[in-house]
Amino acid sequence: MVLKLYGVSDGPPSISVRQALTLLEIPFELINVDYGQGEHMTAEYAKMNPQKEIPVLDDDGFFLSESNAILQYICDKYKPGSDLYPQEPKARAIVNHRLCFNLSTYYANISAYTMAPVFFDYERTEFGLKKVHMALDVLETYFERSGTSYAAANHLTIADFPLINTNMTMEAIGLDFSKYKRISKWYNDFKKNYPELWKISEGAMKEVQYFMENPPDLTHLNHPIHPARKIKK
Ligand SMILES: N[C@@H](CCC(=O)N[C@@H](CS)C(=O)NCC(=O)O)C(=O)O
Repeated sequence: MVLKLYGVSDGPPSISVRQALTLLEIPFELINVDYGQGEHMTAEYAKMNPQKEIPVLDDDGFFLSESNAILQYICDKYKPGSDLYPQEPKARAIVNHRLCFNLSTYYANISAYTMAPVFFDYERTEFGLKKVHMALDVLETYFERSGTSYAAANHLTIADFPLINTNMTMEAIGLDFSKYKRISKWYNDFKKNYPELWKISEGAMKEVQYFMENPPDLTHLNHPIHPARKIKK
């Protein structure tokens, strides 16, 4: 049975998995989850992922969430020799480290500032911006210390996708990170060297920008965590 990926077209975790599947030429069926309709919040969806988060991979009834775990699994199971997820322990540890860093810090700090206020009633605060710059500083330091052209090696790995897509959310809202020279170079090199993969990020960026212009009314979701923005009608 062909792999099924339940994803959203503007979500960094979902598009990161799509980019890896695309580059590895692993056939998959993309099933769009309608976030605005709360399709991920149903009891049915919770059977696949009790976290009620997107994406989820369905490999013939084996359901896997957490995009990092999905990235690792598809490499291990379908392309074990690929450079995208090296086997050598130290090289692999760096990839795993960068994936964890993105999840715990880079995406966490940055998306709270870039993405959350696009969809929900959150303010962009000075403190939030400080956390963005803390995260950028750390990634810049990793690049400086490793001297590598990509996030975890001198070639693309699965760690690049989530980090690149975090950057995409900054570009989407016009947050200037050009003073982080190494980050900027890597981000621009990715666009230049992998135009087909960048297209996936760019599509998501355009959607985010559309929602910035046309703030969605998500009151009906009654989201258990995020406060809905009050839209003047
Ligand atoms: N840790 C998760 C994060 C996934 C995530 O936050 N996805 C968002 C969509 S981009 C989501 O499903 N959020 C649930 C919600 O806001 O209700 C991963 O990397 O897979």
